[in-house]
Amino acid sequence: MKDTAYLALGSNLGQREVFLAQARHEIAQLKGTRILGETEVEETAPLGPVPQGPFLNQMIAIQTELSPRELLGEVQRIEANAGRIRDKRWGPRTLDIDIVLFERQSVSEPDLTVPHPELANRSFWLSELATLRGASVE
Ligand code: A4P
Ligand code: MG
Repeated sequence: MKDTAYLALGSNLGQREVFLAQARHEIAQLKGTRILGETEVEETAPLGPVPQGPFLNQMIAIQTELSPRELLGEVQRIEANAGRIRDKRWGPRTLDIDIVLFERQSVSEPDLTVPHPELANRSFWLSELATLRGASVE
C-alpha cells in the first residue's frame, strides 16, 4: 500500500548539514519511495536530559510503498552509514531519523511506535508537520 510518511532528521555531531543531505539522498533512493516535500533545516536547542550541542533538524514528507517496519530497517541502515553509534539514549548523534507519522497506518510494538510517542511534546515537529501538510499536493 502506498502511503505518505513523515520523517524527522536530526544531527548534532560533526558535519551536520552533510549528514542531513546524505540522509535525504539515500531516502530518495529507497524502493518505491519519493520525497514529496522538505522543510527548511532549522537549528534547535537540545531537548532532554543530556547536555549536548545544538541540533540541525528537518522534516521530510515521503510517499512510500515500504511498510513502517521496512522503513525502520532502512532508516537504521542509513543512520549506521552516517557513522551513528548507539551510545546513550537521547545523547549526541551524527544522524537520527525518526518515523514521526504515517497517514494511514499506526504501529504499537515494543520496538516501533507510529505515530512517534514524542510527537505531541515537540512543538517544532508539530509546526514542521503543519508546514508539509499545508504544502503537499497529492
Ligand atoms: N523506535 C520506536 N518507534 C520509533 C519510531 N517511530 N521511529 C525505536 C524511529 N525509531 C523508533 O531509537 C531507539 C529505538 O526506538 C530504535 O531502536 C527503534 O526500534 P534510537 O534512534 O536508537 O535512540 P534515540 O534516538 O536516542 O531515542 P529516541 O527515543 O528516538 O529519542 P529521540 O526522540 O530521537 O530523541 N533535541 C533537539 N533539539 N532535536 C532533536 O532531534 N533528539 C533527541 C533524541 C534528543 N534531543 C533533541 C533531539
Ligand atoms: Mg531516534
